[in-house]
Amino acid sequence: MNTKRISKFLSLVLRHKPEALPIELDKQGWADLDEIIEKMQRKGMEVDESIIQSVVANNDKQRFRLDLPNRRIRANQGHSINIDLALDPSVPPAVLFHGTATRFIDSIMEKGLIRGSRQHVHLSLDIVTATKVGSRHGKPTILAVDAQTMHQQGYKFFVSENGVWLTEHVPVDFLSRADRQ
Ligand code: HQG
Repeated sequence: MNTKRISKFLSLVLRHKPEALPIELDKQGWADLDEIIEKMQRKGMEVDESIIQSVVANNDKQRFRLDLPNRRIRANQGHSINIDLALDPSVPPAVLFHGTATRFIDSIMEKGLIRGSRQHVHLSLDIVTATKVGSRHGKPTILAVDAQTMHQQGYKFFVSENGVWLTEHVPVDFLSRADRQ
């Protein structure tokens, strides 16, 4: 089983569908490492601890966190299931970016950025990353988020362990098109 498939399966189980294994996640989204390995093996997947370690270490977006002293693993962000990452609010940079597809713009300019099935709206530090995120959905376009004003007005921001900025909702007032004058 190649590492990409293992990573995709871990994303599925740790972010969206633990019942696919099945495995229990705790309130902060942690799964027991030995149990997840054993159950993946039982499904015929060729994994062991060192393979999981290398998948986590080499993952392009650092999607997972392995806590070896406590023998547990979780996804750093991107959940659709209801878990509490227990992140402390952080002061965001003045501007953050959101990459989306052009076909979503009308709706976004009406409702703001909504989290949809995920637990948060995901924001990027730079336009290059945001463009990659947007390209997953179609022709990419970039929105700038006035994070500084939002923060001053009491909106909470969180940064996941892999550097993705998270917030609950971005109202239209704080959005502008970053790729247009
Ligand atoms: C859009 C990936 C219509 C939103 C990435 C996005 C990220 C609206 C889509 C992470 C809307 C949701 C998350 C509105 C937002 N009307 N559409 N009012 N508000 N949208 O995949 O941000 O590879 O749930 O713009 O790198 O694309 O999975 O969110 O296009 O970090 O690790 O609704 O997923 O990481 O799509 O991506 P998603 P996202 P991973």
